[in-house]
Amino acid sequence: MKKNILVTGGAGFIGSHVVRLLVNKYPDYHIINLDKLTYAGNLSNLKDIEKKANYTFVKADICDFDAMLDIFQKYDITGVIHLAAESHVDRSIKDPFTFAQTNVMGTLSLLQAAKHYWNGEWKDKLFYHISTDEVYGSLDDEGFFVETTKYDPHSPYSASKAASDHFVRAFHDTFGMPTIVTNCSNNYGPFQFPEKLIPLFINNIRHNKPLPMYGKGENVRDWLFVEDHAKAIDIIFHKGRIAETYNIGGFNEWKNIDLIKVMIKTVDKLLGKEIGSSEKLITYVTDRAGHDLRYAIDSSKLKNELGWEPSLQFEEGIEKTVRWYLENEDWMEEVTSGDYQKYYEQMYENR
Ligand code: NAD
Ligand code: TDX
Repeated sequence: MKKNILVTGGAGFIGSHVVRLLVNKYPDYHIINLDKLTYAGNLSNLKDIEKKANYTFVKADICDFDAMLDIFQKYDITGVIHLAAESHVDRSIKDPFTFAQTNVMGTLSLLQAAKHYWNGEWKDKLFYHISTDEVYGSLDDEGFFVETTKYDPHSPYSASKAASDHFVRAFHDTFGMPTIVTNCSNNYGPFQFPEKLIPLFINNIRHNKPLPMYGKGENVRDWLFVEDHAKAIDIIFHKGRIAETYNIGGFNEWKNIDLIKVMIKTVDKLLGKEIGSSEKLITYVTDRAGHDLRYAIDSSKLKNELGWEPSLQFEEGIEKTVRWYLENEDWMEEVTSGDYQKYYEQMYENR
């Protein structure tokens, strides 16, 4: 059966890796990339595959229910991989409405369109929702998030993602829609918008700008190379069990300050600077409000059921990532033109 897969948010960071993987790996599928192209969406993330016969880009807003229905009909959508979202915690603190609108109402609009178009014929259909470990809240020094950990979101971003997860599961339980939800830890790699820690700091080191470290730099995140996330999504889309949740993570925890020191060494080495000299750029600033202390994912269910494991060691992944940003200055300049400078000044002026 021919698969017509709707990937939402495919012009963003993770979405572009998912689209690239699917377009290259499955020439018999039709991959429809639906994206509103907000500040975070960039079609140059997909230049290498944009002319492939099995790829179509559609500019649309997931909140526009009529447009979603048209797209389901026009392309006879059989599966959805839903990544479109507002994704930056700091922005959600400044503007929670946009997060509720896109992440909650947008997800609901897509679910309704899928329900309407599939009309109870669920065979070979799947609505796969991509979520985050942040819905589980914050851990102390010990323990891991498992799939049954109680939701306890603390930021407007994670609250909006939690709400969207609940809607997806409700559409399975109420209407019988085949759904899967995955909750992943922090991703890093090429094409990430430089508001997020790793690309922001690489860019600032390159330009000798301060590195704004929130609080004491003691918060812990579990980092996964983005291509490993895309591979997990491919496996789960094809082999995951309906109505299940899978956690995806790297078993790769780093305190922010330790991560940044490794990154600084790598950037200094590749830029030919004295190794470690950019540590002087680290500047401790006011902490993020509601800053979760620690995230750590137990992804053993995914490993045991579907055989997925991260393929890349962190040191290798971070070197690959730093090299990519240093070699792709044009990309960085393109995405930081627009409103980025204004955003940066507003976000960091009073910290
Ligand atoms: P991103 O911000 O880089 O990309 C989001 C994409 O969604 C952009 O292309 C944007 O244009 C598009 N978009 C936003 N609003 C839209 C709308 N109303 N209609 C259509 N398109 C819209 O985000 P990302 O980091 O690639 O994250 C993708 C997904 O993965 C999100 O759902 C996020 O919650 C989840 N996630 C991200 C991470 C991470 O570390 N980045 C970790 C776990 C889960
Ligand atoms: O300037 C900064 N200084 C700083 O100390 C920034 C931008 C971040 N930080 C800290 C905050 C976090 O402890 O670094 C850590 C990582 O921050 P982000 O890159 O903003 O990621 P995080 O808030 O952990 O959320 C990310 O992972 C889970 C993604 O943005 C989410 O979309 C995903 O769901």
